[in-house]
Amino acid sequence: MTATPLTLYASPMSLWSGRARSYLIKAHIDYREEPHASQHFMEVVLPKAGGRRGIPTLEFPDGRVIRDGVAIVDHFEAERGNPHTPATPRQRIAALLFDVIGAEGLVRPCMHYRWHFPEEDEFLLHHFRPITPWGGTAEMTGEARIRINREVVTPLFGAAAEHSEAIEALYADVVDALDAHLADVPYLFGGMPSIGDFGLIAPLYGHLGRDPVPLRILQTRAFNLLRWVERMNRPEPDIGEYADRSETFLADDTVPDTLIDVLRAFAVDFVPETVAAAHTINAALEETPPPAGSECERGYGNAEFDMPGASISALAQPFRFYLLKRVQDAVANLDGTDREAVLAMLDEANMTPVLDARLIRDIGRQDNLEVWL
Ligand SMILES: N[C@@H](CCC(=O)N[C@@H](CS)C(=O)NCC(=O)O)C(=O)O
Repeated sequence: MTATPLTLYASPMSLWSGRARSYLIKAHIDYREEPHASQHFMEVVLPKAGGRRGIPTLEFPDGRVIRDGVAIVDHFEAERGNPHTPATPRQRIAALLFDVIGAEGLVRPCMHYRWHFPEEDEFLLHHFRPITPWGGTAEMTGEARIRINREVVTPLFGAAAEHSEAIEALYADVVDALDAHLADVPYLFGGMPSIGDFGLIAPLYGHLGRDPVPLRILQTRAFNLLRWVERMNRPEPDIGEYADRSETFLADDTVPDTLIDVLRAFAVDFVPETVAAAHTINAALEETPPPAGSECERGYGNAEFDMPGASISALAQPFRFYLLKRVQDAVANLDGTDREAVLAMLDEANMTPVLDARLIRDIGRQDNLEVWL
């Protein structure tokens, strides 16, 4: 008799669902995916998910629920002995950093390519209709949420239409750097996916790897990157085209120069945004200190910063710092030559300033919600 599988509440087009789905696939964990819209989801799962209707959310056959893609990966990594978390210092820190970048660093191209191309409307409606919740109000229909995402959320996340050219140019640099790196290795750190790969597949699958307009970019200029997107969604290693087919991280804590180039391309807006968001959130925390244990909201004011060709104002989101603290703590735990090697790597990648971009309050998790400690 086969055991009842897990249920992954998700949507193919959802940004953050991509991380959890890819992890379950690569870990060979049996699951079934369905929209977060049924009566069962709304009445049974949602209350256990802290009342926050987000995807991905996972339900176990015994009724336990984990909301949030990071928490889902954390759960299985811990249970399985952290097979996808590199143990050596440079690879470990870089993987943790890619996890943050994946969660937060490509949101602008994701929003731009999804919401600024009317030829995608029918495609989007097709995907939004099934996630209209059971018993939902008029604002929750596919049509209404498309309007809200386009008119409110996209500019709120810093992807206002006037920044389109700048966003496309920077995204092209990131795509080219990733494509060059993946010409030599099938995953970020060699022959198996890391937590950094799982972070990065989030934006690169749901939005940038299957919405019609950005998919075309991968199909026409980034074949290695397109293959990585496919590979991350297949249970087998899917690395047949590479000469070295060992299913391990690269030996000797190697972080190839091509991966440093990728980090440098990301740093262009990730660094100024992170520094600006820390200031904005800290100012809000000082002005109105949230009680310990209270829910951490999605955003606290706007981060203002410059990137090539655009002055951006984007919602300052604490979740970035929940993940970044893992990088900062891991660096703080190093000493001697390990520490020197990691600091040199981050410096070469233009990422040093993010080590000091900290919030004055820590974030924890309680009852499936991020809370202020
Ligand atoms: N930090 C969460 C973010 C999840 C999230 O915001 N998901 C979006 C879709 S990609 C969502 O659920 N939005 C509300 C909704 O669709 O009802 C994670 O990484 O899982």
